[in-house]
Amino acid sequence: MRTWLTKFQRCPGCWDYLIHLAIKQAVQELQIPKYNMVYVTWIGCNSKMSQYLDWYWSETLHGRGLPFATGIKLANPDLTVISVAWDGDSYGIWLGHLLHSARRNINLVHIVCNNENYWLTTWQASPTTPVDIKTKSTPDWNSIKPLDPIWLLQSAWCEFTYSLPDKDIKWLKEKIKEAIQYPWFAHIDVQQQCPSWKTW
Ligand SMILES: Cc1ncc(C[n+]2csc(CCOP(=O)(O)OP(=O)(O)O)c2C)c(N)n1
Ligand code: SF4
Ligand SMILES: [Mg+2]
Repeated sequence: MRTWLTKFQRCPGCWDYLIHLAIKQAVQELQIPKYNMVYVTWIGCNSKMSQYLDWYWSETLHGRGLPFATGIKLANPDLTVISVAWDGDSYGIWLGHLLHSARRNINLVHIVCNNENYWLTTWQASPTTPVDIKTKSTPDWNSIKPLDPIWLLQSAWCEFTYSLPDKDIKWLKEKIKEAIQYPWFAHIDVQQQCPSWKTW
């Protein structure tokens, strides 16, 4: 356990490994065999999390995780496919993939780690950055109203869409278990604390 936590690449003090732990425990508690699991990550600060488990996994391109996950599910519907993305790629640059995947309602679990900024490109405003916040791309203040992820998914007819804080790992784990058992497209937005960059 200690080795696993040490290996996990993240900023010092970040709680993101708990998101990964919640996913891992949810799968273990549902007793899904490893060979039935596929972990697809997009590109964000912790996209390497897919490499830390002995399931099938793929660290895909920025914003391209859902087409990849959809292909896996269509080719082998018996697999449990968990896609993990970030706010910049899922709600911003590649929003179209998210909305149309929700409309198609394929049986996938899609988790978005939402730190309300583009961190990997060093702290620009993202689609979920609140107004009045200073970032590198909004040096005075952000005047653009943020997207509401739940409203967004509901507008694409998604009936399983929740936003949860990363602090409560038990709640997150239970919601991920529900999402895995849900037979259609399931979306969970995780409100990341992001102690390095989220000053609001
Ligand atoms: C196709 C493509 N476009 C742009 C980039 C550059 N890029 C890398 S990460 C990133 C955004 C990161 O923000 P977010 O998705 O919120 O993840 P975070 O770093 O905040 O965890 C961008 C624009 C890229 N790698 N690939
Ligand atoms: S950028 Fe924020 S969410 Fe990402 S690893 Fe660092 S503290 Fe954690
Ligand atoms: Mg982000």
